[in-house]
Amino acid sequence: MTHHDPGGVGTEARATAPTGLSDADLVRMYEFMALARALDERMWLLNRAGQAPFVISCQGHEAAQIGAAFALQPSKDVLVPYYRDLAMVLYFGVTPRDIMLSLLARRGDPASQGRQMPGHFGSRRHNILTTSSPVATQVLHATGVALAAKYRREDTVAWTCVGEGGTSEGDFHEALNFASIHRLPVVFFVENNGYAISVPQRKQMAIENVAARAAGYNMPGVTVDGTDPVAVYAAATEAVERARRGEGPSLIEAKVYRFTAHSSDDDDRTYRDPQELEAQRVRDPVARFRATLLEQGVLSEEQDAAIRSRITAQINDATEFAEQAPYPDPSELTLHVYGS
Ligand SMILES: Cc1ncc(C[n+]2csc(CCOP(=O)(O)OP(=O)(O)O)c2C)c(N)n1
Ligand SMILES: [Mg+2]
Repeated sequence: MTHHDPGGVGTEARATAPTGLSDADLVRMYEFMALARALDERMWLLNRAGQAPFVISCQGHEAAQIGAAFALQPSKDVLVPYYRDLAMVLYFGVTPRDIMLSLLARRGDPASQGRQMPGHFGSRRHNILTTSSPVATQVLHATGVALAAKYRREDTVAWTCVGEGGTSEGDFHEALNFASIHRLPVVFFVENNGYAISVPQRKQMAIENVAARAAGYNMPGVTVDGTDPVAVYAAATEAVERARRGEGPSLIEAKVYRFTAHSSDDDDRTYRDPQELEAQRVRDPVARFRATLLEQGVLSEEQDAAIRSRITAQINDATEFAEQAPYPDPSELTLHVYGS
C-alpha cells in the first residue's frame, strides 16, 4: 500500500489482519491525526490572540477523516470536502504552510490567494474540488465529478463529506438519487457530530442513524464508530472498491463528536451542557488511538515523542512562514472574480 507520508516515519511494515494495514500504516494514520489536531489547536491560539479572524475545527473528526483518506488514492481520486476536513486535505497533500497562509489571508494561499474564509479548501494539484459555502452543495458537485469519471471511463472515485445537518438539505437527496440511478463511482461520507451549529440531531431529523437514508436510494448505508480510524478504513475500503467495480455509490455515516464550538464565532455554552462535552472526552480519537497503539506495541514512547516534536516543528515553521508572507495586493482585488 502506498500512502502519502506526513514527514517520514521509520517503522517496519507488518501486515495486520483483517484490514491489510501494516504497523507502519497505523503509525502514519496516527501521525496525520496528531498533526491535524495540533494544527487546529494552533489555529485557535492565533484566533484568540487576534491574528486569525475565523477558525472552523476538525477536532473530534480526525479518526473518521484519516480512516477514510487511507482508503483513497490521492493521485487519481477526487476529494470533495466540507469545512471540517482539515485532516483529509493534509492527507491529500495540502501542507501546514498552505493552511496557515489561508488562515492569515495571505497572497500565497493556494486555495483562494487569501480571498476566501479559512476552511474553504480547494486544490487542482491535489485533486481537491473547491468548497462552496452553502452546506451540502458539495454532495451534488461530487456526483457531477463521478458522472464525468464514468463518461471518460476513468478509474476515479469521487469522495465527498458532509455533516449530518447537511443531509436534511434537498441537494443531498437529489445527489443520492441521481448517483444511484446512474450507478456512479461516488461515496457519500457523513461526519455525524450530533449538532448543526446549535441544533441537536433530534431536531434535525426523525431518525437515529443517517445511514438509514441510503435505503430510500437503494444503496448500501453503514454506520461506523468515527473515533476508530481502522473501523472507518474498513468501511471506506469496501465502499471505494464497490465504486471502482462500477457497482455504484455508498453512504457511510461516521459517528463523531465535535470538541470545539461550531466555529470561533460560536459560543457553544449557550446550547451544550459542558458536562456532555467532558463526558465525551473519553472518545477523543487522537488520545484513544495513541493509547491503543502504545498498548499493542505498534508505537513506542520514543517514537511518539519524535512524532510530536516533528509536528511542533512543522507547525512553528508554518506559523512563522505565514506571518511573514505578504497580503494580496489591493490592485489585484478583482482578479479571478470578474472576467473581461
Ligand atoms: C444552505 C445553508 N444553510 C445554512 C448555512 C449555515 N450553516 C453553516 S454550517 C451549518 C451547520 C451544518 O451542520 P452539519 O451539517 O451537521 O455540519 P457540522 O458543522 O456539524 O460538521 C449551518 C446551518 C449554510 N452555510 N448553508
Ligand atoms: Mg453536525
